[in-house]
Amino acid sequence: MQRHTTLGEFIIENQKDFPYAKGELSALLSSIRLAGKMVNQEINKAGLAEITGAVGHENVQGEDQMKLDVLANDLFISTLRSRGEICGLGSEEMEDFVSFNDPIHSEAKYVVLIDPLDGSSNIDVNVSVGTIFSIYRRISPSGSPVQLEDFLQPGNKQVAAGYLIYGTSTILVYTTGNGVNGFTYDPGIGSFFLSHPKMQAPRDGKIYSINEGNYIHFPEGVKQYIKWVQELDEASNRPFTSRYIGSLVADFHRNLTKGGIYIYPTGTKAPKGKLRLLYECNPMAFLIEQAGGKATDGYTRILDIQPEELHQRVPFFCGSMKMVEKAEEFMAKHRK
Ligand code: AHM
Ligand code: MG
Repeated sequence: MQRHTTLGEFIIENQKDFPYAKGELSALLSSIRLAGKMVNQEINKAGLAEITGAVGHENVQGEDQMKLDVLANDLFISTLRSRGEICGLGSEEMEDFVSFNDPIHSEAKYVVLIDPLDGSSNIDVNVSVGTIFSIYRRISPSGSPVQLEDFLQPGNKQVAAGYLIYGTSTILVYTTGNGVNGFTYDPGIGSFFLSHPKMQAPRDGKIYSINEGNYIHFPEGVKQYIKWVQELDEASNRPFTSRYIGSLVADFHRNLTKGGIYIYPTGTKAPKGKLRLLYECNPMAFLIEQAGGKATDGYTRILDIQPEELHQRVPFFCGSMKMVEKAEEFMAKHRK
């Protein structure tokens, strides 16, 4: 008989990867799973429950905040606050991080950075969105309020990272630095089951994901790379295929599964890039590296960038190893 491993079982089984862990990380991943289920339920009924559309004001990033952005943010915060595993949380939806200071958090070792609902411009048109999360061990002394420095750690210090994709199925993909595994949600049973064990990004691919509407504003290296991917060359499977959903999680998930590259470079509208280092690029970079792929800002490994602010933006090149290396070649050649 086929054995169905639930996410809960998997987390507990793999706790032994951390010899000194006392189970807090496992409990934290379980809390994220629970909040993800709640968000999933809200998204599924979004068209019925009058929770589509914008709130009517912008978030700290100057972007229209959607009702579901706010709802997802509240659900993650309240779920994680009600348990004792983390002492603070930073989110795309909030200017400052929040510190959890109730007695149950006094010994908490971890902080979470989160994009509660990524790709939210896609909600109203029923296209896949996601949640991205990143977990660090705090560096300030436990028992005191969490500090900004706890969040401004380079991505190579992540303890775990992952995403939920609310797509044709809802899938949770995560890593604790020991490979990448994906779990598909069975809504009838209310559990996630291991469906994508030991995920590996194909070393090469032929899908490129970039918002070509911004083409004339791209750096020369990216323009030349795009020209190269569009050339006819049967030996290297070119021209490549363009696929851009506009939800990082969905574009990433497809490229991870099929092989591909996602690029959000600098541009006139986004002089530093659009995506945020701490809760979009770092977790995705950790995942793609764990799956055998690569993530850089065009020149530098994303996980080695020292963050300077909570909502810092960076250019993002992420996906199959050979594809990212090729794009980097063009970036290096046309570097000013
Ligand atoms: P969001 O977190 O506000 O949804 O913004 C991030 C999203 C990514 O999911 C997506 O890849 C990108 O922004 C799309 O941006 P654009 O519409 O400029 O191509
Ligand atoms: Mg986002």
